[in-house]
Parts: sequence; C-alpha cells; structure tokens
Amino acid sequence: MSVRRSGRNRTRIDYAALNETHTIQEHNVHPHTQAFKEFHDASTLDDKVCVIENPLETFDDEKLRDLVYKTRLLKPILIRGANPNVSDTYNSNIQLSFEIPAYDMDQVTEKVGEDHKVPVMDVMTQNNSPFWNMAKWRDYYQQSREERDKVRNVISLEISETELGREIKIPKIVEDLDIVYKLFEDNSKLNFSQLLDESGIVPPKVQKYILMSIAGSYTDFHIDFAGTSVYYSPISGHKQFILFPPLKRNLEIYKKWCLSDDQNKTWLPSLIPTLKQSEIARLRQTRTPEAYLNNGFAIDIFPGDLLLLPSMWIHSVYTKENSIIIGGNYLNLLSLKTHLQAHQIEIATRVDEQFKFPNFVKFVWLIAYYLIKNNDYDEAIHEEIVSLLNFLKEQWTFVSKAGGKSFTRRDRLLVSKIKSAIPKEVIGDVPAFLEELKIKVDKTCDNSEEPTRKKLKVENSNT
Ligand SMILES: O=C(O)CCC(=O)C(=O)O
Ligand SMILES: [Fe+2]
Repeated sequence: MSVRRSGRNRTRIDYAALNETHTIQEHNVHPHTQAFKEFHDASTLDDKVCVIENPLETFDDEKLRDLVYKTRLLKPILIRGANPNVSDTYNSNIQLSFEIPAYDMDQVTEKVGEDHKVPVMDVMTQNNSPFWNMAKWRDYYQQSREERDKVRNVISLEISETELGREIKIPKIVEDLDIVYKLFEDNSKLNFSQLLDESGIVPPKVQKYILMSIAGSYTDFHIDFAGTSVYYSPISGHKQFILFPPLKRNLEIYKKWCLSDDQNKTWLPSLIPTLKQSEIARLRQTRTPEAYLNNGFAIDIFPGDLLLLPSMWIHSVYTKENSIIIGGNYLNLLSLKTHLQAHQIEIATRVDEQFKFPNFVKFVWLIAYYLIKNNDYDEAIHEEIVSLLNFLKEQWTFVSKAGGKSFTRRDRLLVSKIKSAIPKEVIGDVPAFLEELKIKVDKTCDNSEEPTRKKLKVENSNT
C-alpha cells in the first residue's frame, strides 16, 4: 500500500513555545489553519474550474468524456450532486456510472473490518502514527470534540480488497483514463494481463481510498504521488481545497519550500507572487495551458460532489466538518508528460519510497510497451509520447554508461534501482525496444503539426 502524504522534512511543532501563548485546545490547530481560512474568504471560482451544477439536460458519461477531452484534463472538474446514494444533494439529471455507497462510520467499520489496520495522520506533525485499527479509529471518530486528544486524519487507507472496496465502482471516466488499469484488463488480443501475471507484476493499489477526517484536519500543500490525477467524492462532511496550477514558477517555489525546514512556519501561498498581466501574456505565448493562468483558488466540496483534480496541481485541504470521502489516484496518457515531471520533482525533493506511486518507473516502461503493441496513440498525445521516449532513453543511457571512476556508491545504488525497474521479461532487448518506440514516435511526428524531429533529442532533466 502506498501512503499518500509525507511528514518528511517537516520541523516538529515547538510545543514549549506554543504553551506560552496558546491553550491546550489550540495545540490541535495546525499553524496554517488561519491563513487557509483567510485565503478562502478572498477568492471566487470564476472560470477556473469546470463546474457542473443543476444541469438542465442529462449529464452522462459521454458528456463528461467530451469535457475531459476538450479540456485535456488540464482544468479541475467539479460535478455537484453526482452521487444518487447521497439523496440530499443528488441531481437526477446527472447520470454518471459509479457506485459509492453513503455509509456512516459504523457501516464503514463493518465493511472494512474492525481489525483492519489504519494509517492515521497526526494533523499537527503531518506524520502517520502506528497501532490503529478500524475499531479504534471508529471509537475515536465518534468521540465528542472535548473527548479527543488530538485532531487526526486518515487519507491513506486503500480498500480495494475489503468488502467495502468490492462494493465501490469507480467513475467510468476514471476507469477509461487509468492507463495502468488498462494494462491489467483482460484483453484477449494482447493477453497482456497474463504476461504481467507471469512476470509477477501486480496492480498498484491506489484506485480506492477511504478518507476519514475530523473537523479541523488540515493537509498541507502537496502534489499527489507521480502527479497522479485524482477523483474525490465525499459521502458526508465538508471539505475545502486550495489549488495552485502547476505553472513552472509555482513548481519551482513548491520545490524550494519542500526542501526547506520550515513548512509549518511558511505558508506556501505567501511565497507565490501574483501573476501580472504582462506575465500572463508571455505565458500564453509559450503555449502554457489557459487553465493554468490563475493565482490559485479555493473550492468547497460537499457530500455527493465529484471532483476530478488534474495532474500535478499543488493543493492543501481543510476539513470544515467531520468527513468521509471515497477517492483514488490514476496515471493517464493525457498527463504522461506531467507524471514524468512530477517523478523528477519527487526525486529533487527527496520523497521517501513509501510515499511514491508503487513501481512507477516499471509502469512507465510497461505503458510504452502497451502503446507499441496496442497501436493506441495518435497526434493528440504526441508531446506525451515524446516525453516518454526521452525519459526511457535517459534511464537506459544512465544504466548503460554505468561504471568508471566517477561513479559513487550512490550512483551504483541508483543504477541497480533503475535496472531492476526495467521489465525485461516483458519488453525484451532494451535498445531494440527503444528503437521500436522511436519509429512509432517518428510516425506520429510526421502526422503532427508540431515541429518534428528536433523534439526527439534527449532533454536534460536533472531537476
Ligand atoms: O482530505 C484531505 O485531508 C487530503 C486529501 C488529499 O489531498 C490527499 O489525500 O492527497
Ligand atoms: Fe492530495
């Protein structure tokens, strides 16, 4: 199982200093809560999110698919009242295929299992505490505010293999987009799933999480692992997100902030300057997606809503009321380039393995294999495929140039890690495989309006 958030690099809260000015109760308030609330008051949604609310006509899977492809999954999509099981808010014109039962905490506990282990985050330190199971968590969740010792949050409990998980059907659009899910799908033509099975490659468990948050919980700014896109749908409660688009300069600031020692003292948005009109004009010239040209914003998420968060958006989350949410993460072809970029950011910000997408690099090789065998790509994802080829070439170059005097112990470890990520038993000879991929890319280049071969040079990505 992959844990979704890291407390790494975070300084401990100085409780002694807090004691001088705060009451014990206030120890449960994360230092950024106030700043979050002020930010929230200051912003409006405008055209920054595609909001589907009270549609006059049916909004179904087909319409959502059109919207996703029109926006290339670059802009957040929020569909209000999408879950028929949340009858208070459900809008019957919304007819999307997914199944998320609206269980309360007792039912969730029963369906997950009382003894099931639960990774619990201490909101103040943002670290996970061991030794919790569902029964203990249920008892804690049902306590009154006065009875609780601390504010705790559960955001990393994957439930695919529980009774609850088996009852949940993820949104059809997510199932269609999730490229790793596709690898494991039964496909008689390619028999891909059997090949993976024989090679001992198992599906990553990241599709179905249950999040259970006590009011006052706060999850500080982060990018979800491998820049995965997210679906997020509350059953109960009230959540608030602050979102920043993955503009290059936002990512640079984010990286520096992650590497600094004082995330608890520094409110990330205070480091991000407001975009000037002249900069917006310049970014437009560089083909920066229109959906990225904003200064960050807050959104409220209610029971029955379905939020589709695009790849690599920087976000923090505040819990207004005790909340239960079903959500999940997925890699998709439209966002392949940003997934690869997010992977480099994780390396640069020294994210621990346990907080990463499981076997990410292996899956990148397998995605390439799938694309070659399935002939499943076109001009629409041209740039993504070029990035894919560049990334894999780089991996291979690093491994094949391994050795020599300048190689440190760290380099050797890295080489063995990169080597073990190559699924040779599936893809066969690596240079031949890369050549095959290059030929395919060249073909799409020929059909594309993009500047062609120049793009194939291996970009230096030592972020
Ligand atoms: O709901 C929360 O507190 C955090 C949600 C989130 O962004 C995540 O789990 O990655
Ligand atoms: Fe997140």
